[in-house]
Amino acid sequence: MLKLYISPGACATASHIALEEAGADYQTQVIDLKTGQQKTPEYLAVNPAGVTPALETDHGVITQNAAILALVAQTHPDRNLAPIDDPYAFAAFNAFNGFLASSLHPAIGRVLFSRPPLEGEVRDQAVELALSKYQLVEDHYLKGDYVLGDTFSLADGYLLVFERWARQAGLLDAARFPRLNAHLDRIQARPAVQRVLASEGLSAV
Ligand SMILES: N[C@@H](CCC(=O)N[C@@H](CS)C(=O)NCC(=O)O)C(=O)O
Repeated sequence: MLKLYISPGACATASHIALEEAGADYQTQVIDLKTGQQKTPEYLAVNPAGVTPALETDHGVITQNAAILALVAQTHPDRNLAPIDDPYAFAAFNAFNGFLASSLHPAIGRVLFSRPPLEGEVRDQAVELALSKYQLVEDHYLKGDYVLGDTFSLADGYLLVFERWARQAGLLDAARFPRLNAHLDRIQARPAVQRVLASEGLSAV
């Protein structure tokens, strides 16, 4: 059986949503980031990078949300979770997920999780940089009701994580980001997403 290491509300929720949307046979194990469980020898033996998510499979451990989403979509082709049969559309799916992993996540993560917390002008600059990444999604990358246009894909569950963080921090301004706000509401309403949130002890934001 697949085993996904998660930290409730963290980016691993994207991979959790993927497995739930796929109807996969899986279990989860919570890694408590606040107490540093991700740096224990037990977890470092699973993922030497000491971060979640990590997915244990019969073929070894897969890390990185973007890779896990692509794997889940490809191993559950009947669920239509990504355009796996169209190399160019699948590249667009992977490009968006790569943008989240390499650009948006680090930018908003710096604002929210820097220790000690950022203050003053440094924080203002970090917030503006992060919001410029959300603006790219609002203006260019969100192609319709869903990231890829008319059809849900696992990229939507990944984007939801960062929309939730921004809304919880009061940064997802309704006037500046109307499409992201509508997208978050749309994805949070999905039954599989509601099951994941409930199982992580979270509510819709
Ligand atoms: N790009 C990676 C990011 C993984 C990551 O940074 N995870 C965070 C939670 S959102 C984490 O485990 N942080 C713990 C730490 O840095 O100690 C992915 O998508 O899997």
